[in-house]
Amino acid sequence: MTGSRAGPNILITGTPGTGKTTTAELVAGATGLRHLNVGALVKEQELHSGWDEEFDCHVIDEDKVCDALEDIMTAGANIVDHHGCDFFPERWFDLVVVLQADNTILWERLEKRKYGLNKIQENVQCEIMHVIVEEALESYRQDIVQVLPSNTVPEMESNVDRICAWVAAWKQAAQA
Ligand code: DAT
Repeated sequence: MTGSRAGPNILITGTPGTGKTTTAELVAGATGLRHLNVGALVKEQELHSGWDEEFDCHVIDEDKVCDALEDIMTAGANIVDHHGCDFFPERWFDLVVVLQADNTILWERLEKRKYGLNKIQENVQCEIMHVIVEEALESYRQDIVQVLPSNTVPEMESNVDRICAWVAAWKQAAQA
């Protein structure tokens, strides 16, 4: 895969509130990779099949999302940011990062976001059960999955440095 793409494709996943968007923006700024926030894309391009009243969110049309992203992902050099990871084609990604946060920290971040109690409980439960880590390990080769803590600013900085170093190594390997 490495030789045919303009740059690596990275997936940053994790429960809502773990820091995906902030991390992806910082990595994109530092590396020039394009940040694709799937939630924002779903809204902009209406890649959904309605509204889920119970969980207060759009019901994503996964096929439409994959169709909308296929050419962009084939070209390479993207950071995709999404809380799910099992419906993307495995071949798209060179690195999958799963961010994690402690329950109380996550709860506070989601409260600040004005999520309803149901939605906060659902997401914190998802984090406690390691749902996204398991989904990532079931969907991608284990050696491309990195699980990183994202509780504090220094942890976020360390994650960003680590991902940027990985991108630099990918680029060097592609030139060799
Ligand atoms: P996500 O995209 O996973 O939903 P986000 O990037 O929007 O998460 O972050 C949610 C909030 O938490 C936002 O106010 C930034 C803050 N945050 C995220 N990761 C953090 C970290 N490692 N340390 C401190 N604050 C963090």
